[in-house]
Amino acid sequence: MMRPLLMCFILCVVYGSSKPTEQKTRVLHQEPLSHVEHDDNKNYDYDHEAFLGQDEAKTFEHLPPEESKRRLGIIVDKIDSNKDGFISEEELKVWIKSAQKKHIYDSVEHQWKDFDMNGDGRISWDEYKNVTYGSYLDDPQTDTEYNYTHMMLRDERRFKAADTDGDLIADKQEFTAFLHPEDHEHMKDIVVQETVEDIDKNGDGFIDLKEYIGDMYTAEGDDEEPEWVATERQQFSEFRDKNHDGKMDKEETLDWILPSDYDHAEAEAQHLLHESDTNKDGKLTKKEILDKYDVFVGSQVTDFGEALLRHDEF
Ligand SMILES: *[C@@H]1O[C@H](CO)[C@@H](O)[C@H](O)[C@H]1NC(C)=O
Ligand SMILES: *[C@@H]1O[C@H](CO)[C@@H](O)[C@H](O)[C@H]1NC(C)=O
Ligand SMILES: [Ca+2]
Ligand SMILES: [Ca+2]
Repeated sequence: MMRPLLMCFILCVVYGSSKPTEQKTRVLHQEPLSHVEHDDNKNYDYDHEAFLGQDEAKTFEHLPPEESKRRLGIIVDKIDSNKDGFISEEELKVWIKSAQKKHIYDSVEHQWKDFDMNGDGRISWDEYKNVTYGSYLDDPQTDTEYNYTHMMLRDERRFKAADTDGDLIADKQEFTAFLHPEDHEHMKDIVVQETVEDIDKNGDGFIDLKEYIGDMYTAEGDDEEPEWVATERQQFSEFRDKNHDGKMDKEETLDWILPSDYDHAEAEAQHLLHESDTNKDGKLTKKEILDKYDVFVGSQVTDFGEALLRHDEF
């Protein structure tokens, strides 16, 4: 039986190899704060999803204004982590980041029971291996398109990197780092290592221009090279290979796949602050936020669902 991570890996590989002229990306983009367009002239849907998370934003859409404000007030108290009565940009950013991360935790939660075979609340490497590669281990086939031994060793290495206390058993936090390594500082090395190994065909530990292009594009017959390939060559020389020695080392690879230059949560925190900081002192009071509740959570919709008024958390 194929498990989600493996499935994804296979799908990605299949997808990548079946469409040679389509550009594939290695850049691990931050999860967007929202998938809706950010245009405050039309509505504040983007801000609502960034501030509340997608599910919660939907719930708020069906609330009458007074109830919206009441719940927003409760949220404001939670955001004010140092309890000084003001919401700073930093507190707002932390809150937005947590909304952003919530769906990751939900997805880990969702997969958890598939792997925790003995239900002890932890996932051992043996459990993971059994669930993911069990059918292969029972009946090793050598003529498949995929080298499962190789994939298993790679998973094991990543599992060990995520397993910070080294007992070969993952708790929720460790398993989250295993499934979503790009969001964890201590997993960055392994993400870079896996990427370099994928692309570094001559095995010298670096990614040269030929390997870089070869990972994205395979020429087919006499087809003319698409324009983006030329652009990528230029990108490599100008931006990826920063020290201009003709190849990307680990540090240059990290800058490429996990760019750190733009922080969506920070930008959104600044935006929300700008929209609602009436007295322009650089921080928000609860009143300032509630006065602009439509920016944060509010809605123009008028058919409010009765059932949604009874919500556990509130
Ligand atoms: C793997 O899982 C199967 C099915 O749950 C179980 O029968 C078997 O004992 C497990 N093997 C190992 C090595 O854990
Ligand atoms: C599969 O991967 C393993 C471990 O990386 C390697 O030793 C083995 O030679 C590979 N097998 C094939 C058929 O490529
Ligand atoms: Ca190389
Ligand atoms: Ca203020």
